[in-house]
Amino acid sequence: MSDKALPQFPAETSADGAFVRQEYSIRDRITADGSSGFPAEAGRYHLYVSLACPWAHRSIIVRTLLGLEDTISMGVVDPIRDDRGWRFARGEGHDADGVCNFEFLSEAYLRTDPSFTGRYTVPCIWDRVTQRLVTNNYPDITIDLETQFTALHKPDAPDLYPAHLREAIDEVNALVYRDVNNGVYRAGFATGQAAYERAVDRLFARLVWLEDRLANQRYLVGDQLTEADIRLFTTLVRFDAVYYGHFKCNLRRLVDYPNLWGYARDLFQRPGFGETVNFDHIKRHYYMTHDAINPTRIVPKGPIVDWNIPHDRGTHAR
Ligand SMILES: N[C@@H](CCC(=O)N[C@@H](CS)C(=O)NCC(=O)O)C(=O)O
Repeated sequence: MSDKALPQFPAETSADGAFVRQEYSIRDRITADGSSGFPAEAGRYHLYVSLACPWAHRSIIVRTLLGLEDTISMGVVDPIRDDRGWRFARGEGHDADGVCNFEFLSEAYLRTDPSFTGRYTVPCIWDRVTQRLVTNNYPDITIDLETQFTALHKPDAPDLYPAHLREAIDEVNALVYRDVNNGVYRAGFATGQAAYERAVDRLFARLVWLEDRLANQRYLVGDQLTEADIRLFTTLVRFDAVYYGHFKCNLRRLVDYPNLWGYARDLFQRPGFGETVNFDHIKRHYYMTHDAINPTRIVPKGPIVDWNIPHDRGTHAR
């Protein structure tokens, strides 16, 4: 275990208080042909996630949709992170680390590289053969599950990153990442008024853009579910519960956008989505971990939102 103290405010900020996301640091790839040294094999890899984390949530959804649960095992950290980083809670009702019996996720990072000085983030993938982390780069993780593990997908698995849509998916992903996925963090972790307002304005302008786009089509790209939808979903599902209040993204709620709200429910109500959402972990993590934003660590009781209200997606033109 490391005793390296981590700042409670997991953000670096620029001179005007804008949140700057750190660079990724472990970036090996898993490949179908094994040319990277990490072949896609059943039973070899272990995915570490937090159910609170939107970046990790993408990999949980993709793993489920592709039927990779028996191929890639998964470990869930405790939602409350302190200055020692993510931890595997022990005792009844908790998930101990079933692979290396780590107490802290930092142990996986330091066993991979004893001189590692980055942040101990989820998601990350542990390799049982080489006894090290392969990657903590979340955009690569889902793409590799989709494109390199195809021989191990369940028979009717969807193609979430189809070759003919890749360019369009990448384009939408870049905008959604900048303004929405990372935009909520830029708003929430800003330490200056102007930087905060800039992030909020960009975020809500992009939500209007998405609302319009989803007026005439059921999915973000093409006429099928893709990686782009999964990336947007994990931010939308947290929006009213944590980003609206805790991160001050409060011009409007998700439920105020008819198309986005219907779209989010359409996804939530499918296998692989709603069952992977844990609002208890989400709310406790955000409200109890960022002491600079919520020093009392009080977790709000609301909002009351019914994610199971029927939606009309797929019934009209879209
Ligand atoms: N690894 C990515 C994103 C993943 C990420 O930020 N995960 C968060 C949870 S949502 C985390 O594990 N944070 C731990 C920390 O910063 O100490 C990055 O560096 O931007």
